[in-house]
Amino acid sequence: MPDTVTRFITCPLCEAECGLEIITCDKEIQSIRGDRQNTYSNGFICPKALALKDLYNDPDRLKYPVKRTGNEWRQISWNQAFDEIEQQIKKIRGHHGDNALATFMGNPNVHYHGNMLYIGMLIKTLKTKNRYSSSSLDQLPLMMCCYLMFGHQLMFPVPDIDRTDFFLIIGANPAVSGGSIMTASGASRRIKGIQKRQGKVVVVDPVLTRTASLADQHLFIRPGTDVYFLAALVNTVFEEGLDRPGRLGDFSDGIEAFKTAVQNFTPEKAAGMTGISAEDIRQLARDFCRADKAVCYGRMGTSVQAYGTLSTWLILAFNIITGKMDQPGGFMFPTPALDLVDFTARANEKGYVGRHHSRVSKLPDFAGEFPASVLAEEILTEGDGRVRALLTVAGNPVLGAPNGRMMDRALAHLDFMVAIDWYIHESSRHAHIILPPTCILEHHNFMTMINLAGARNYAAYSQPVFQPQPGTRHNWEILSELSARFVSNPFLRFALKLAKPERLLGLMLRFGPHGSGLNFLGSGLTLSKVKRAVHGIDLGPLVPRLPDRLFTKNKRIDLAPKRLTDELKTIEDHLEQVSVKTSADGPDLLLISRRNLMSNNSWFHNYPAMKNRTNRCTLMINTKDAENRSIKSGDTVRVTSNIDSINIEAEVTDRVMPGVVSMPHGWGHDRPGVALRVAAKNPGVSINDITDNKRIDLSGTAAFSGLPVRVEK
Ligand SMILES: Nc1nc2c(c(=O)[nH]1)N[C@H]1C(S)=C(S)[C@@H](COP(=O)(O)OP(=O)(O)OC[C@H]3O[C@@H](n4cnc5c(=O)[nH]c(N)nc54)[C@H](O)[C@@H]3O)O[C@H]1N2
Ligand SMILES: Nc1nc2c(c(=O)[nH]1)N[C@H]1C(S)=C(S)[C@@H](COP(=O)(O)OP(=O)(O)OC[C@H]3O[C@@H](n4cnc5c(=O)[nH]c(N)nc54)[C@H](O)[C@@H]3O)O[C@H]1N2
Ligand code: SF4
Ligand SMILES: [Mo]
Repeated sequence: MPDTVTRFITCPLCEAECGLEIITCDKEIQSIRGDRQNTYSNGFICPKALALKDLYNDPDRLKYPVKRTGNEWRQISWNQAFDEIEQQIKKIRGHHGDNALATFMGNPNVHYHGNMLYIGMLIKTLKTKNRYSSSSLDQLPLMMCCYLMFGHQLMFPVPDIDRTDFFLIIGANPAVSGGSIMTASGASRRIKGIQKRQGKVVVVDPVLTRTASLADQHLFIRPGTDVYFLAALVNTVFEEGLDRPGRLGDFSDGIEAFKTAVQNFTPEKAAGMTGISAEDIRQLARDFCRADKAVCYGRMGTSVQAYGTLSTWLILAFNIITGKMDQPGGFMFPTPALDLVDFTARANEKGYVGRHHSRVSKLPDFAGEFPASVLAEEILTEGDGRVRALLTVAGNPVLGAPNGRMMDRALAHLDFMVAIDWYIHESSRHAHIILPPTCILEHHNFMTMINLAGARNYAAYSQPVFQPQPGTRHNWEILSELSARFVSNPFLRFALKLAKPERLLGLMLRFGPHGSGLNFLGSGLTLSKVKRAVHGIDLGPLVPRLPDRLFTKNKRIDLAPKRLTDELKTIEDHLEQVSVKTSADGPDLLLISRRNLMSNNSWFHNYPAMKNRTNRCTLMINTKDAENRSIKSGDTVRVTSNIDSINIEAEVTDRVMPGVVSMPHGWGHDRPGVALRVAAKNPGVSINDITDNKRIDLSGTAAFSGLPVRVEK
């Protein structure tokens, strides 16, 4: 008799964290569907979840450690792998100091509680100052603003999407991305829900995206100019006396300084920069203020650009001065079951700026991490303190970081590299040893993102769908063993052996905001309760948390951190200089990135289920710009930046605004030595082969968006 089993898990592929129903028969996946009984996702899934089957069955996915000699890879035992890693790293550190080893933590780490709980420990034991992660390719501006304004880098406000009547979305595409720093599975359905309640959705984006097509109003904005647009929105609020911070006014400092900072940013001046008319800016400010429940939210588009931190700050401050922060239907702070904000605050890890500076470019760190944009130069620039060894965990910086060709050269230049990853890909092909963890379907998981950024408070736990294959190791086991190899204190080493993610998780839930703490008879949340609730546990809508939740010393919000008002001052005179550039104005177009429903950063092109007509690596270019260059859809065009050139297929469309071109990131799988057989057949090109590692914002985040490029047939 075949053994058919139905399991319910949370999809960990993106931040939406949808409930899945997976039916298996023996070792085969029969079906993957949305879990209709899941209170959070109500049966919603996207096509990416189907790729879990391809991931599980992928013959290219590594299961045991491999070692490279020249271009040859061979399987080795776990013991040999850990021994060699220990020896090599100790040798390099012995000769060149602890900082000769760098670490790069990639995006998927945030999706697994095992990684979240063990990475901090590993980093502490490795004692290197050379730490890097995908944060500085992504949400670091928000972390910096949350730290400067609320006193904690992880105190992310989340749009209360299910109760708002006015959703202003700037530079985010939740209908495709699933929503980011806003865990709200089925974002399109929730957006339509706003309209059903007679609410309004406005999208500000250089592209008529899937989200923009759903909106009541879409405004094209010239990439990289959000700071002027947002400052003009705030300027209007003050000019027209619409500022009503309400309750938040009682514990916010710097309102006057903030008002002064934006006083020259008039809508008329911003119109020239952004391409959005002064009247549209004013009307939008009025509509937003008039709405009872409104929220203004920005993501990648407002983050990874030259003024990412300023734009992010203005978004937060705009919500505060209009009384939309910490209110139902506005921008709210979760009360998470696993309260990483509180736990890290207790460990005094709330954030800091500039305790150390990078060796070559002298850039400040944030919370102990340097910008990923400087990793390559730290490896390639000779001298004392050069990075000679690298450990990557779930990351592919050759495709994800700016100036990928330089990163590629840098990784090839390392004395020693270890990758914890499933694949021999563009970055890990330079590793000397790769340690692959078990597959997603083989391990337990407690969804972590909802806990930081849930649009509702919610908890869920996933049991493995399949037993791990013999002799394989989970992410946390690899991280724990590596830590143990570098801990000198025998007591700590013993403690590491005892620590299990389930134990830590159980404690964190018990002592979290929904647990009963020391009252062992209490009815609060426990790990066993979460485990029993296979469809998840709803912990209610978001509730006001301020001022209690503030981590600033004086328990007040800083609306006008000096670092930010100073930078805003430096760009004031731009307003007089530039007027909106259209295709007719010059040879340069501005390059931005896009995501596709069938993609997941750099690692989904090896899954046959993700092949689709729409999931292609093309350069979207506006009809006018294409005509000016005699370019037709399907032509191969050359795109040249100040860094390098790539060739790519053109896709002529009026969905991008004139003067702008867009391409996806995460492609470019044709580098020699990459062992991704399906991806190799349709490799695409990497946008980051031409992005500029010197373009960073105030926080050190890569300014991917708005890169000037020349496009020729
Ligand atoms: N299918 C899919 N889902 C994903 C991912 C994926 O690769 N594929 N990746 C996941 C990850 S790691 C993340 S961080 C999230 C990101 O989640 P989102 O931020 O929602 O997704 P993006 O598609 O990057 O949206 C950014 C939008 O900003 C616009 N934009 C670009 N430059 C500018 C600008 O200067 N100003 C303004 N206003 N807009 C601009 C782009 O046109 C784009 O529509 O998605 C996650 N979900
Ligand atoms: N131009 C441009 N560049 C961008 C972006 C953009 O919009 N435009 N987006 C940026 C953003 S938002 C991000 S987050 C980064 C993403 O860039 P990275 O952080 O480098 O992450 P991914 O590309 O998602 O690669 C993740 C790797 O982790 C592996 N992996 C998956 N799950 C696991 C696991 O459980 N354990 C281990 N050990 N490995 C695992 C996968 O095989 C894959 O190789 O790219 C950034 N780069
Ligand atoms: S939206 Fe994200 S979490 Fe939901 S099914 Fe798709 S990939 Fe998984
Ligand atoms: Mo990301």
